[in-house]
Amino acid sequence: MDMIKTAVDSGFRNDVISCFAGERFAIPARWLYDRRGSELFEQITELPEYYPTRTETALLANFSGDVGAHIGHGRAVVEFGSGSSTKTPHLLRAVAPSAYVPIDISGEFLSASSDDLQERFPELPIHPLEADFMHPLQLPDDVAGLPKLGFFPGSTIGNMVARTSVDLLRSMRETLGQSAYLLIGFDRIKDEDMLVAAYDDSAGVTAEFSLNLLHRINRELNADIPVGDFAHVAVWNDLYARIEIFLEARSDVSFAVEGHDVRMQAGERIHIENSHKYGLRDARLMLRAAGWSPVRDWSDENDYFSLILAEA
Ligand code: AVJ
Repeated sequence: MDMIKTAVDSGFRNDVISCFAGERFAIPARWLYDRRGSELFEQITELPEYYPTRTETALLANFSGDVGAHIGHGRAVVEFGSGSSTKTPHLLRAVAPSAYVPIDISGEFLSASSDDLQERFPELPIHPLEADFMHPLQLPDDVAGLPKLGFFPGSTIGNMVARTSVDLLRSMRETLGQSAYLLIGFDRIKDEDMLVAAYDDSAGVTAEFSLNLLHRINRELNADIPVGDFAHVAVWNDLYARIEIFLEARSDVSFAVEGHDVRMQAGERIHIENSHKYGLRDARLMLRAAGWSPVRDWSDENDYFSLILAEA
């Protein structure tokens, strides 16, 4: 199995420099996922407070058969942001794909998880693609003529603001081509305490995941950020229906990043992540705004999470 790699690294440097050189302290959430970040995120998915992964996995276990019955067998499954691909086996068994294209920004993590999956599905052609799916994608030639099922689980869409989500969903529709389907996971609006706990767990794993971004900047760029002087903060923004995650300076700090001197006062925050939550109708409307037609959806009994199947 050969992995196709595309350049994702210079984007990190540029985004970090503009965070500290500009007037707004903000870094896009995708840079949380280096190898260490991807491992920490895997730990997050197993936390008692973090309900999305286990809820969505149960939905896939229960309803992948319905998806297969609706779309038939033999499509190429294209997974956006595949990470460890733990949820994928349920779907793969139900839709019997002719090929599988996992796309992830963390190449190392992608090749390890693709190897695992290949052992479980020895006959399945797997074509991993290391890429930032926020930029236009070229799918491997091997799947060019096949009808596609896009798979975008985990509520990854929640990381994006609405206009970016719509742009991405529209470009996925172009990438996946005529007669494609998309199966996408949305995290639902729910009790605020439950949401905040999911992003600020008692074991501190989410805090470590956030702080790893500063360690990553120190590791990969020329920087000396005093990571111990920052704290992870998660708040619910009801107007925007999203959890916002920040790294807050706990004292006045000064450091350098790629030759830029940076000062932050105690209480100043770097905005590192949004996690938008949706009503079912909000989610369907967003899909329609991007040209997709929702055809079916599945939710757990508490309406914590929903999967929507849409047609191009
Ligand atoms: C991978 C974007 C779905 O928003 O729930 C979890 C990321 N960040 N805890 C989410 C995340 C902190 C996660 N997504």
